[in-house]
Amino acid sequence: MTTAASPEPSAPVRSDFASDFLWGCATSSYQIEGAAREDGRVESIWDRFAATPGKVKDGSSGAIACDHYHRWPQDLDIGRDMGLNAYRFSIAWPRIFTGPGGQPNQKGLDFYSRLVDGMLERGLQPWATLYHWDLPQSLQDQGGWNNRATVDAYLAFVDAMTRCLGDRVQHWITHNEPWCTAIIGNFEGWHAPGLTDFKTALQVAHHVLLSHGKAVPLIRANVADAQVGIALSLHPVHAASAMPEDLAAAARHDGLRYRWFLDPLYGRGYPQATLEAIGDAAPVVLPGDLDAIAAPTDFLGVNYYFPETVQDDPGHAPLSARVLPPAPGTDTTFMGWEVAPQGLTELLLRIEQDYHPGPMYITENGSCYADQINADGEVDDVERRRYLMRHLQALATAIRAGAPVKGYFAWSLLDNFEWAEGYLKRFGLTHIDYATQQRRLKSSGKWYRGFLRGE
Ligand code: IFM
Repeated sequence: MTTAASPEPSAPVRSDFASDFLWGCATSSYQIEGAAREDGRVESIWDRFAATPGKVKDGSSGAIACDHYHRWPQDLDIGRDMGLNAYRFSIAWPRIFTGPGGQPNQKGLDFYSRLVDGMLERGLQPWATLYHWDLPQSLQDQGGWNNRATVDAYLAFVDAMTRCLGDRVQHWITHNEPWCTAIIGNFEGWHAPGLTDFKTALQVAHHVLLSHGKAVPLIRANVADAQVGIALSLHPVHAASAMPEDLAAAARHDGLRYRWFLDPLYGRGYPQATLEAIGDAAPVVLPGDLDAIAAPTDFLGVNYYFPETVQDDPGHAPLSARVLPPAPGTDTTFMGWEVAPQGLTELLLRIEQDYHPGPMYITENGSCYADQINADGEVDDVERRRYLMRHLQALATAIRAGAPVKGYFAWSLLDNFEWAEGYLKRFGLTHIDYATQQRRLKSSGKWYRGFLRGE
């Protein structure tokens, strides 16, 4: 990790960016809301997964989390006081569809309606994510995203939400990080639903992409002047060496990690080399699916955390390519992720060159450190502040070099339930004391506030 002796980066200033640039923070429903059994909410795959011994490191769940379901006015105040002009949140599907074939749950709709009104009252442009991993368990019991019928269930959910909020929410993100939904949840198995089958994972990825593509015209039909996109988790991919074997392994990994999602979204279908490499694991693709997936969007959401270095590793599933941990001595966060702001510049310029996706937004970027409350009652998270400053500089560099990025959402407004890591890992600009639910702005959050206010 960085030491306190690391040099302070020169501070970026807000005027390095366009005056209409969007500045936000992001969160997601399961990670912050809590109130898992309130107002008709039903079980999600994360409730089930977290209740399974050994799946979440500290044995915790999102049942209470940051209690945002009750404390949202205070949380939105934090965002407003920080000087944000946008806020990215997600909608818990299990609050809305609470039984098979049922009508949307009015109490769930009312909650998000109040939340959006609260954002607008505070000058925060609402950015709604429709799926950030909390699938109703009842749908998983019927196969989850591996079952094509889940696409229709998702569209019913999207229809309900966009009818309910479409008069006030213009910006819609269909899915957060389909790679994680598909590959981590259904092949690597350390996220819900915890499956470990590669073919299932690729079918899940296909259905998620299909549901995205089919949602785009539906959202446009329900929302005047809708702005619709998807948020992908992307990494620059580097070969571990210049050896042909490592170069080929990096290309295989990149084919799945980057091109498998971006190629079909931008009308190129699934990459041929990856289709050949995966053989029988290829998903069932019906006529018309690829056209649906390629529905034109208004923006691309890019979630960036770290680059990946890949080595040839014959037999290592699924593609004989292994992502290496950072070399000893590398600057890493408490997640063990490399701190590489230049990777953000590299990634954005590559996407622009490869796809010309139109406006891009950084829909997530942030860092985890082992925060401590000091004797003055402050969380002086020097490393997170430095991470944020350096990534904003890298973003400004990318924009100057031609990447059309129009906004930035820091992950995250609050410390929260970090999935399989439970509450052991903190990403917030605001510290949460989970025993008391006290909110405390960290040094990083104060720096962001000063940056946004031009102080
Ligand atoms: O907390 C997650 C978020 O839910 C999705 N993107 C990465 C974050 C940090 O791991």
